[in-house]
Amino acid sequence: MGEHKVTFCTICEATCGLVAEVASNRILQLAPDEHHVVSRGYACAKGLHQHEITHSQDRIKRPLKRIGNGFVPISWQQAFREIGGKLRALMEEHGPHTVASYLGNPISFNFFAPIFAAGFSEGIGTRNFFQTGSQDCNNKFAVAQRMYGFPFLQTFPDVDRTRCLIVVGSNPVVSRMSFIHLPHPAERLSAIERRGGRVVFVDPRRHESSKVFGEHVFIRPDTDVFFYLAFLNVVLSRGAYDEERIGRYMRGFDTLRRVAEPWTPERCASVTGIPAAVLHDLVRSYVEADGAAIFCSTGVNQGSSGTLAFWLQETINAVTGNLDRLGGTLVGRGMIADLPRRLRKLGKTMGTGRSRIGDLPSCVDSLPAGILADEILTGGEGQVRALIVLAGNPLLSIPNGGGKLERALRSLELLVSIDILRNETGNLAHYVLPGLHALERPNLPFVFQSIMGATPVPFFQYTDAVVLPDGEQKDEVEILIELARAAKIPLFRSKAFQKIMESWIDARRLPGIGAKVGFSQERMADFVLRATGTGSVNELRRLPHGILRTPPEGGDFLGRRVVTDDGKVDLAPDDIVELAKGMERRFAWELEHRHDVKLIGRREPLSHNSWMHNTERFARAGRSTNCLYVNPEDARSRGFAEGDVVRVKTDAGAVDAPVRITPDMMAGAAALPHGWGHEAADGLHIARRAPGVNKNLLVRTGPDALEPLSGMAHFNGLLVTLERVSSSE
Ligand SMILES: Nc1nc2c(c(=O)[nH]1)N[C@H]1C(S)=C(S)[C@@H](COP(=O)(O)OP(=O)(O)OC[C@H]3O[C@@H](n4cnc5c(=O)[nH]c(N)nc54)[C@H](O)[C@@H]3O)O[C@H]1N2
Ligand SMILES: Nc1nc2c(c(=O)[nH]1)N[C@H]1C(S)=C(S)[C@@H](COP(=O)(O)OP(=O)(O)OC[C@H]3O[C@@H](n4cnc5c(=O)[nH]c(N)nc54)[C@H](O)[C@@H]3O)O[C@H]1N2
Ligand code: SF4
Ligand SMILES: [Mo]
Repeated sequence: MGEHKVTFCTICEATCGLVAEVASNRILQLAPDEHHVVSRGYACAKGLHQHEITHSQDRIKRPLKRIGNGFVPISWQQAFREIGGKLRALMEEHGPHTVASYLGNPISFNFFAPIFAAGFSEGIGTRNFFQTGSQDCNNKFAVAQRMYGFPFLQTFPDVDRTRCLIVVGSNPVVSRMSFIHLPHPAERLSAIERRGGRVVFVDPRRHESSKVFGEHVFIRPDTDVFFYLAFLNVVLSRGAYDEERIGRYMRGFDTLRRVAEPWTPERCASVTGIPAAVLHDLVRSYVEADGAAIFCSTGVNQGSSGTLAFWLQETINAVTGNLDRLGGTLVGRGMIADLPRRLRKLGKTMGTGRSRIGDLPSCVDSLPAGILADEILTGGEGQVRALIVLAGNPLLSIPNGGGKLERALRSLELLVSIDILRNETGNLAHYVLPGLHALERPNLPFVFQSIMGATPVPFFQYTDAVVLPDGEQKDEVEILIELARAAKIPLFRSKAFQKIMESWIDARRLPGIGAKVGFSQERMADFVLRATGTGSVNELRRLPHGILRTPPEGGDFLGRRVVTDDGKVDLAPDDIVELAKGMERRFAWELEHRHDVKLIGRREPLSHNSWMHNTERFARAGRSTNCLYVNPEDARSRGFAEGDVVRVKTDAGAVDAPVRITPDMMAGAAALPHGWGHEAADGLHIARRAPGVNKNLLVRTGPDALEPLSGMAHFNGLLVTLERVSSSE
């Protein structure tokens, strides 16, 4: 029997409370925290088995340096000296833009690391800062910046009060959605039906969520923008908008009206596959409900028109009077009062930089990762020669263009991976530096909750580290400070700040008091909590299951916290309206290709992007690869039988995967999960046994392949040809 420590999970946005049983610095078991103020005893299999990763035999415990085809352990001093020296030399010879960094998904859940990673790039003065946002959600940031004046002003559905929720391209039961804090989604969302409301999923796949609750409507992949146009068209033609509210709080309504005019549900049905009668019925439920919301996630974001689609969604919620009301959509308040207004004044996070390749805009201060391969491979002033990857696996997670990204990564003069494992990207690196597993560091809730306030039930929490690293692993913030010191880079361009951080780290060596006064995430958290009036580490420690904060009331966003120049919601931002003019051409293209198969993605319960395949629990589930899911009609017309190996081909590349035939797929849509392709991962002994194929080999890189306003990668709705290569017998 070990000691029990209360903590929370940071694998996904649900941030579920957990209780760890710990003995001799090992986690014996993780259980859901019954007393957590929001998750109340809910947690999923991934969260409850993550200690298999904390204590995995594949954890890297010392810095590694590549020598020939192998890796040898080196000291931290040597790693910092060599990497710092190389960075400095490259910057001096080629200028700051030659150094790029890529911030992966898991580290974004560490409160401080993303801030320091941004400070590292700012210190270098490089525009080449990449994050996962351009594979995930940058369309939402691009729209919020234009409509509400700041990217972090994100709406979320008031799920616990709404009477009608339309969910487009999200599978809450498996993924717990995104841009909303939603532990126990099945319980919370099915309650909408129990109180007499309606939940409707719009998705090319009849997914797990729609089998548990709600209704399901098939939509042809990557035609969401036409669904939203038709929806808005009907809302307007029914006169179901709130003129008084629009007049007082919004501008651009007439322009918006003109955009929606040509798109009747009858017309759009021919490309979306959603019958006009179904659409009319959906709009009727939505406008008649006492509080309704449309929500979308990666299914829409990763299409070719994510910015347009999300913009239309936001305008629908806004003009119908559902924005900023209980039961509709809300904009939360984070821990720092009035942050959007303050940051906007400072010109922060508004993305003014542009890429060298393709002249694409930056979004939330980062450039689209879909151009990384081209930035590396294209010679000239500003060519990327060094890349620092922090908790990411770009080789498997960003567009790879038939192996172009791999060629690019191999050609780098310096590739550093800071990770807990030596993943596929790390395998190509010159240095792999060992970071901490989430349960080895103190933490505050994810920035979307703590800073953006995307929490229907606002809460706050602090966790201490549950176990300590059992080797030389270092906190990622410390690694960044040390790399900056070695390369003579002042973090955030401030020599004073850099000096303070270095001295703080050095203070740990002071005899007697070092452990009490030196650098630690705990002390940083304490500082931030006090500075923002959120309490202190000690106060929050006394309330380990979290504290509830003031619940949202609605009616406090419009006219008050919208930070556009005139304080009004811009329903018709110029560049978005301009982009919408391309929809006639897109419509014609969709009609022309309406009989072709389109490829989409999906997420699976035990798999998390590319990094959960290395656990015995996953392997025990008997998986050896990712499968291609197709509808029986598509299988029959091509002569596929269950288990046949099928070649999936796009204009970028081809991969082979076994086929699974299921009526859950819409005819004309095929799904292949991402995050696989572990065949060369000799640092991941379990994942390697179930390699699968890297879906992103099918995805083109480069500016033409990306959504123009947000730089979002285009993963969903790729035209594919399917051809049998071998039969299952
Ligand atoms: N085709 C396709 N591609 C996609 C998607 C899709 O739907 N379809 N989804 C996209 C989305 S939404 C995302 S968010 C991205 C994810 O893209 P990435 O973040 O690049 O990929 P991950 O697989 O999450 O890799 C995370 C890495 O972080 C490491 N890690 C975990 N915890 C820690 C830690 O605490 N410290 C350190 N230092 N390392 C840690 C893991 O070992 C792993 O190697 O992928 C995107 N790619
Ligand atoms: N188990 C598990 N949970 C996860 C993750 C994971 O990898 N595994 N990843 C986490 C991360 S990083 C994120 S960002 C969130 C994402 O959370 P979600 O956005 O909810 O992600 P998915 O579960 O992939 O749901 C996307 C849905 O979009 C549908 N879809 C695909 N193409 C289209 C399209 O063109 N139109 C429409 N309307 N729908 C489409 C798919 O069929 C799928 O059901 O999940 C998080 N949670
Ligand atoms: S739902 Fe997300 S946060 Fe909750 S336990 Fe699972 S992975 Fe962790
Ligand atoms: Mo994501």
